[in-house]
Formats: sequence, structure tokens, C-alpha cells
Amino acid sequence: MTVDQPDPISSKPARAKDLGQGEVESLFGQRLAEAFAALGCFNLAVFGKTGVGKSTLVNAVFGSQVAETGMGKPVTRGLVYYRHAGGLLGLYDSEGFETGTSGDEILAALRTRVTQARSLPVDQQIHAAWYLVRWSDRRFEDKQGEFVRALADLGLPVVLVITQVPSRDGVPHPEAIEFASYIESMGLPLRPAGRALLTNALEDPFTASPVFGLQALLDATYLVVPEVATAALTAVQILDWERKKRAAKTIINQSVAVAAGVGAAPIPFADAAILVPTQVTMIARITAAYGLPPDRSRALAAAGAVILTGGATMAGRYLATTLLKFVPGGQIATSAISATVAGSLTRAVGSAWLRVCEHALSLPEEERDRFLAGSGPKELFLANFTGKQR
Ligand SMILES: Nc1nc2c(ncn2[C@@H]2O[C@H](COP(=O)(O)OP(=O)(O)O)[C@@H](O)[C@H]2O)c(=O)[nH]1
Ligand SMILES: [Mg+2]
Repeated sequence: MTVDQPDPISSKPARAKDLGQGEVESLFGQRLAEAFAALGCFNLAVFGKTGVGKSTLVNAVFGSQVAETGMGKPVTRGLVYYRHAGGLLGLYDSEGFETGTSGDEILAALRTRVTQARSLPVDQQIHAAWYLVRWSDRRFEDKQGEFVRALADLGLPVVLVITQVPSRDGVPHPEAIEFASYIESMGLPLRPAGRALLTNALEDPFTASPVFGLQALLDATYLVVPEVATAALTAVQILDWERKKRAAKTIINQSVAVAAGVGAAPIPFADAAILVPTQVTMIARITAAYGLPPDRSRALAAAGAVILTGGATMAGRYLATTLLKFVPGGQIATSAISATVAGSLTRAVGSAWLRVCEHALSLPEEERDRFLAGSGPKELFLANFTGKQR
């Protein structure tokens, strides 16, 4: 800790010195790094012949920056390991994978990797494997079945994904459904429940075939990955915002409880800054939970610092817009901040920052970078922060 943090249990909170913007910025940067580290890493292995759509599927689920910016490390011929998104995602990509010799080589390398990883923390193990088959190949060779079994024998949960499936009015191509049933009838150790999942990761404008099946693939993946990897998966995937929101709300609730503890002995109004360290930690954790790019954390830290410095100013804004509704007779209790106010002020900060993260996530990547680097986060935060209370 570089700043005094009030002891949430003590009835007399320590006097926090007023934090300057620079201090809050560096505290935020520190908390952001800790929040990302605490999420751990989701490690996924993706297999399938060249052209089945591995890269396309990964981009659709994790964002296109993943394919473009990853620094790859060859594990063996045809298998590359990438770390993405500031370490939230570890990806084994079998580029150039074919069955036969290269498949055997990949299996041998994986066997070594999985054996070594057994002595490592769970978040460094491989948590799931996606095995991709292109529907239009209409072929599933014995060799492929053997490969799937070998992966399962290594202890990897294998999710079988049939790719590039056209559909109309929500109904997949009947032959793709037949193909899935055929694969399912082979009795392979597929997870979950022996299913083969039908997907299309890219809209085809010519056949007007929409994207589909990705949420089902993600849900299937959640079912098979260990608990320890789910927080990182939630942060790094870009499809399921509800899961991100739930994670953020949990963080807000925890922070509200801490802030209420801080405010258990009424804080003099001018000392609202005492809540800032709690709020810095909270918005850092929300940012990480949303998986916003950690390499933009300097810009985010600056935005967070601008917002959170002058806790008294913010508290004042909050009191002025909110408290009139709650205080009997409409008198503003300007002298002290109670536990309730400390809690609800913190909730308002967390909820407004959650909106900033959601907005950033909704932008195309280039625009997102520009938004994060500019005054956008601050403006949007304030619009939500004060707007909500009206
Ligand atoms: N329509 C459609 N095209 C796809 C899909 N997945 C891949 N493709 C196309 O198939 C080609 C090969 O995809 P790619 O992801 O590079 O395959 P990889 O070699 O397995 O990584 C590319 O031209 C993609 O645009 C999909 O789900 N739908
Ligand atoms: Mg590829």
C-alpha cells in the first residue's frame, strides 16, 4: 500500500490524506495490474485442419485483436502457443495441423506439456480443447476420432465444433445436422454430453447465412472449464456481456460493503476522499472483469484518477443530486457521510464506471482505443453518475 487505507473494521477510520491526481493514477495502475493478475488465465487449445476456421472462430469469440497481436511461441511443428489480452487468454493454435505425422507430433508435444503442467498451478494448465470440423468436408476420419480420444486421454475436455454451417431462419443446414448426428453416434468422449456443436462464425453475405451457435459454444465451454479459469474466460470473451455484468455487480457489492464499513463512523463531509482507495480498487477490478485492453491501462488510470480525485467534490455532487430525496424535510446533511451514504455513493461510482466499460466494449477496436485515450470515459462517467440520480 502506498496510501493510508482506512481500516474497514475500526470504528475510527484513519484520516486519509487528500490524494492528488498523480497518486490516484499510480494507485489505479497498480490496482489494475493486481486485478488482471487475480483473474488468472484461461488456456484453450484449438485443433482442426487448415482452413476449417480456427482463427475465424477465435476472433469471433475473443475479438480480432487476439489473432493479430498475439506473440506466438512454437511448441512443436504445427502448434503455437500465444498469450493474449495481457495474459487473460493462453491459446494453443494448431496452425497447419493435419492428421497423420503432424498430428502425432502435436500429441507428443501436448503430452509433455500436460504432464509438466500437472505440477503447476491450475491456471497454467490447459482448460479446454476445441476440435473443429468443417461441415462441408462431410467427412470425419478414423484418424480424427483417434486424435479426439487421445486428447481426452490427456485429461482435456474436448468440445467438438462443426464450423461454417449455413442456416436459414434459425435452422441449420439439414446435412450439417445429419453430420453432427453421425459424429455423435461414434461414441467419442465429447464434452459436454457427447454433443457436436453446429456453428457459423462469420456471416456469409452471398448465402445470407448468419452467425450462429457461438453462445452455445461458449456455454459448453463454461460447463467444462474448471472454476479457477472462469473469471478469465468471462473477461476475455466478447460475446456474453451478461456474464461480465454479473461479475462487475459482484465486485460493486463487495466494494459497497467495504465502503459502508469505512463510513460506519460518520466521515466528515470534507473527508470523502477517505473512500477513494476503495473506489479505485473497485473500478480497477470492474475494468479487468470487462477485459478492457490492459495495454491501455495508462489511459484508463488517468481517466479513473481524474474522476476519483476530489472525493469531496464527487460526494458533494452525489449529495446534491440524491440526498434531497431521502432526507426528511429535504435538508442536506452536509456535515457527515454515514455508512449508508458511503455505500450508495460507492455503488453509484461503480455503476457509472460499469457503463463506461460497456460502452468501450461496444466500440470497434480502433475507436475504443481513441475513446479510452481521450476525455470520453470521464464525460460518460459523469453523465451516468449524475444522470442516474435525477
Ligand atoms: N462463412 C464463413 N466463413 C468462414 C468461417 N470460418 C472461416 N471462414 C473462412 O474460411 C477461411 C479459413 O478460415 P481460417 O479461420 O483462416 O481457418 P484456419 O486455417 O483454421 O485458421 C477464411 O477465408 C474464412 O473467412 C465461418 O464460420 N463462416
Ligand atoms: Mg488460422
